[in-house]
Amino acid sequence: MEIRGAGRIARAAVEALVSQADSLAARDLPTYRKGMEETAAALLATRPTAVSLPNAIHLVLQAMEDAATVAEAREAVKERGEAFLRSSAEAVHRIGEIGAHHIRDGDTVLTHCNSEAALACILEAHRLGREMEVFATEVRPGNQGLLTLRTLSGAGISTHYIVDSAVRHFMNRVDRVFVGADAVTVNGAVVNKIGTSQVALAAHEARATFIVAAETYKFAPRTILGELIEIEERDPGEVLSPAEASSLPNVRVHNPVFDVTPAAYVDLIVTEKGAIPPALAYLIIRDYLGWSLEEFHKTFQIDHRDQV
Ligand code: RUB
Repeated sequence: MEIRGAGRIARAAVEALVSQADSLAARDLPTYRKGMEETAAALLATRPTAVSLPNAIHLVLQAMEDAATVAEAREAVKERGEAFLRSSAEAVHRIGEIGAHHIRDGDTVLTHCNSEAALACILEAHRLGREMEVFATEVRPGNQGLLTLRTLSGAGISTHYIVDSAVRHFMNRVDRVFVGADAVTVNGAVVNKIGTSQVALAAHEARATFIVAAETYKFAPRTILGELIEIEERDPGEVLSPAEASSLPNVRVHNPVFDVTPAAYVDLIVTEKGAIPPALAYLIIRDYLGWSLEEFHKTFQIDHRDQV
């Protein structure tokens, strides 16, 4: 929980892989590969929902495939990892440029949670001189909204801070909602911080435009075959202190930290390759993550007859 946001999580994992690639001692290539795969497995186990994590790890480890020696494998992982770190930072910048086009002078924007990509759009619009007001939610129970407030206030943007349950109350004043994503499925559903789907519902009802800012590596290839994104449940103690909970023996506390916003409530997904409607999510998975349906079946050795 020291590292927040799907983009930062992916970058931290890649930094760890690059550092391990350097320091891992192995006599031969199979031992080196196994050591790197164990490191990858440990990193993958840290967060189940942010698909940026497996996507980034997969991309970096794939670089070892053609290596003939330990030195070649080490170099390949370092090179691919550093390229990922650069392109990930550039993607946020580019998303900011594209997303800012969707904020007009005089707009009121609402954001939920603390998304680097969503904030990049708001910050860039502000830099371009657009007059705007921003509503930022508290984000119970982790209070990531405070991080968002610091960024917005630091940039000199006029910001209103509201509790999560006040979203619908204020939605009629909102023109655009900008949120980030931990994962985008093949059918354009968006997995993001708990409460995002309620924000989307309120936006839909009030006819405010709901925009998701997501790097292409937040799109989830395995959803092509119907795999669901796992929703992380965190410690119930974040919601109710153990002392309070122990005085309420018949109460069970739930703390899912992400939820799923159906594509029907999403107007636009801004990626570094351009803005798309949610219905085109498969194109991102195919064209930028390299997972065509055929390759997918080949990689996982799925026989079509098994699917009948
Ligand atoms: C963070 C969160 C963010 C997305 C996108 O949750 O839900 O909206 O990860 O962020 P947590 P970014 O704080 O629990 O990790 O655009 O920065 O990748």
